[in-house]
Amino acid sequence: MNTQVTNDQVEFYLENGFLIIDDFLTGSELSSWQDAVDEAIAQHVSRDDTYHNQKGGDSYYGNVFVQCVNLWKTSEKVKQLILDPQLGRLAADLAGTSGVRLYHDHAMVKQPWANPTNFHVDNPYDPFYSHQAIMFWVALDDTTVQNGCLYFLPGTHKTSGFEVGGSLGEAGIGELFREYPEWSAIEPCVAEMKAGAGVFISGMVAHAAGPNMTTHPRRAFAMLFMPEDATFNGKKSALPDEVFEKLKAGDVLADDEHLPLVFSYREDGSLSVK
Ligand SMILES: O=C(O)CCC(=O)C(=O)O
Ligand SMILES: [Fe+2]
Repeated sequence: MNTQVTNDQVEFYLENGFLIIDDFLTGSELSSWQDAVDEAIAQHVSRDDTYHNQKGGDSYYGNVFVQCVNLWKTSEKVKQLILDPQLGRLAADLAGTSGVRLYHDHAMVKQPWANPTNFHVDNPYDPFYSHQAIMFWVALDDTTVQNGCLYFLPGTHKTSGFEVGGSLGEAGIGELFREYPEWSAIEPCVAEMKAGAGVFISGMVAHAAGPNMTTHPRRAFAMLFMPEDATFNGKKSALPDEVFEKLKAGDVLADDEHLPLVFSYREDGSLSVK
């Protein structure tokens, strides 16, 4: 797992709101991630108690991707792979925060003929508002223009707000531009990625993914990190019931069981807890 970045890469993230790490996983690491995520998805789907949107159904959004949330909670293998302090340190360094907790993970499988993932901004949907929200999205298959690679609107993290995130529903790929007409002149960056590459995505940057026009699924697995001092904004979002019920707006989101601290410089000035 390559978690070293250069100063130029950090600069790129700050300027554009995303950063692709081409050689994140080696070949054998990629196999471990693919196997762990595939196995965890299979268990998740068979248990039928998932967060939402696992079965597709008839709706437009239901056919954007099959999404399974918090695989780390049911798969020891996934947990070992993603609660990695080196990854957490890199997320914290890029986000410019002293430490990060895992808000949730999610696998997103774009099935053949899946709808595009409309342009949207992530953080307006989160249970905390922060310019330091950061996600790491790992391609488990080669992602291409044909099968639903990501697209970014570079620099939009600098002007986006917490109120409007766009929607993944049937209003269409460009619904977000009604709220941000000035963004419609920004040429999207097409982010085709090899399997095993990963991309850090600011919670404030506009992004999208294309439809899958191939006969094979496009698998991706993502981790959403929040700064360790993030405070609850009153939205349940993907928080577990037992966490949500104890919270009031303004509380620090610091539940060690459900929102594990992946990395903090505060603990002892070096690599931190799992
Ligand atoms: O994988 C995709 O299609 C979109 C991913 C995304 O937007 C997200 O995880 O926030
Ligand atoms: Fe997103």
